[in-house]
Amino acid sequence: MGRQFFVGGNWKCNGTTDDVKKIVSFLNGADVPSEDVVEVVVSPPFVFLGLVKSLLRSDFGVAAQNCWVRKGGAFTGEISAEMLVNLNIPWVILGHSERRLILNESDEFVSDKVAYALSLGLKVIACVGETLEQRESGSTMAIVSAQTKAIAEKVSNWDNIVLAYEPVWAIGTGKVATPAQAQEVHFELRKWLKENVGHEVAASVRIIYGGSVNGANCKELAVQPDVDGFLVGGASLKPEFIDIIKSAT
Ligand code: G2H
Repeated sequence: MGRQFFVGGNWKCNGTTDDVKKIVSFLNGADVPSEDVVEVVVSPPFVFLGLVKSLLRSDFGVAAQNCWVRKGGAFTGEISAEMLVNLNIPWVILGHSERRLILNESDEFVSDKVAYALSLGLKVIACVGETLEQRESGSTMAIVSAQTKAIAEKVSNWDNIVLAYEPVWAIGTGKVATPAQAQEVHFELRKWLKENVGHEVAASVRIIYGGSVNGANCKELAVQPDVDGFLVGGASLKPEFIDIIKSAT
């Protein structure tokens, strides 16, 4: 069976209550392909999770943008995986480059988070990706495979993981990877999974692309054989997110 297309909307640190209601309103009114064709998950900031969950159509899922690495407790400002489970938030984004780079989250810390979130039954969008400097020095695959290896060392079941390849140089810059660039890394990542985790995991794990995806460039990316969907930032706040969802067909 083919891999179900996946489109995630990462709202990042944006929006007011009114903005959130407007976004949910265009999402709820949209005519999109059925759930067996595309899985849609939106990720508002923590403070809006409850509101979005209460208003959003039931065929779209909700994700948190992060969670704490272990059981909650005396960790001021953090949100635990247990809390997400308690609120029936099924998904969490982990290892986004904005957290790896700005907040110094290491490969090991990210992989601990992934393993802990999975152990509680959460589904994880795990992000990997290289910086411009790393790409230009020819170390793209070394970087993304090291990030993936750190996860593979702590995780045995990949059923609840979606791997998001997000080249840092393409994030929020308007400079999207070409379809060939995205396909090349997705292909190599799948090959890495095949050789290091197993054939079944490699064949079934969805590898999605993120970095300046919009309504105009999504179609040519979506038809690449190893691109199984998108993680969308800026464009997920706008009605063109619907066009990106429709690129699944
Ligand atoms: C990459 C992406 C969403 P944008 O961070 O995860 O953001 O589409 O704005 O580049």
